[in-house]
Amino acid sequence: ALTPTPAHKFTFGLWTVGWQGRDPFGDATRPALDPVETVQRLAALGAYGVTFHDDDLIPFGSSDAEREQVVKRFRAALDTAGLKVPMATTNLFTHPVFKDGAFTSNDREVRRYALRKTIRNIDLAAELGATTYVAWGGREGAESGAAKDVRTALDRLKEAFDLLGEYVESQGYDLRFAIEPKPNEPRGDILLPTVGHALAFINELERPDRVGLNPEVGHEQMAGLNFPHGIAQALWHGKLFHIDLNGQSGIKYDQDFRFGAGDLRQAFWLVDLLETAGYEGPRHFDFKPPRTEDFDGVWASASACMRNYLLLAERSRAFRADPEVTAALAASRLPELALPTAADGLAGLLADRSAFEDFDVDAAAARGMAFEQLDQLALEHLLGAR
Ligand code: 3MF
Ligand code: MG
Ligand code: MG
Ligand code: MG
Repeated sequence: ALTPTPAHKFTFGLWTVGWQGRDPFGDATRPALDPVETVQRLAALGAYGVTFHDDDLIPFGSSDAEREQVVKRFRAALDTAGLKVPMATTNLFTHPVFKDGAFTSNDREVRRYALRKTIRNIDLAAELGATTYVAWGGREGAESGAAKDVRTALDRLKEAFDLLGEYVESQGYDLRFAIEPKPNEPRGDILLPTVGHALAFINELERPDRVGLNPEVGHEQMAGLNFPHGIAQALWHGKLFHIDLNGQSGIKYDQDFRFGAGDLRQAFWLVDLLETAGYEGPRHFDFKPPRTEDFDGVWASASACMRNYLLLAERSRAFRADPEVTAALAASRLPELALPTAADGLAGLLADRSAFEDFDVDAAAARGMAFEQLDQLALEHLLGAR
């Protein structure tokens, strides 16, 4: 059960294991990885699929002929390895032309170019069988107040998603968009900074059903938020289209640790949620093997992402199967939370003297919730003590 297989639906971005270790303070510590080698290595490790930004696969500025060659070679490698491409995305942040963003750049020509670059890669995504197209607003944001009229920028962002949705529909592609929120980095502030902001934005679009979320563990945690809570709400809205799994230690720069590193307790509750809530999408790792690592370290880190997920799933199953946990959940009145508050309707509630006039407030206030015993059981399962 701890050996990854394609049935587990583990996927990795080309840019994750392929990260060369360039950061704002230091040069690359590893050479570039050939995407074909990545495909072979990931398949050997038991992954289900691979994802990419257009420029991860086809170097920016390639001619049409070069592009065709690269795609042909990549597709052959996928077929041989049996790897899928469930998701693709666009790089709208590396080239200097995107320094003020893409869909919301103040420069209209840049906005039109960004849309065309995206549409070009949507065609490739559909061709390779992807059903999710991720949009991370990498540089949609600002460092200073007057530089961005946020309300107008949101108009432009809506315009972009409406146009992209129209394009996908006109082509008859089976493709949905997943917005990836992030609070900051590389911009001082990024538009749609959290799951909640993005959920609200989607409701203003022409085709809200075609747009959902790709939340990333570290991005919400950079804002100090509880990631499993955000995922639960995304699920509740039917908007968890995809997910970026990684590790982060609190409110810091975007650490992109391997999954399971960083906040282990949130990782446990996240896996518990995904495995019990019926999420059927890919378990996608968006992490960066630290720049201290050579390629052995890179593949060890990738393997560990999957192994940690499976270990946590095993811990979650043990927790849910423990009769003491069932009793503790009942003592904490979780089954009671599942009961409607007023199945008797508003009239019943208003007529019920026991709900107010005769309600013993002091007795209710004195009842303990027994959450500490419940949480200790979870911790002991997580630690392998039970
Ligand atoms: C940045 C990210 C991105 C997105 C990607 C879309 C480079 O913090 O997380 O990775 O995930 O652009 O999938
Ligand atoms: Mg990220
Ligand atoms: Mg990150
Ligand atoms: Mg990400």
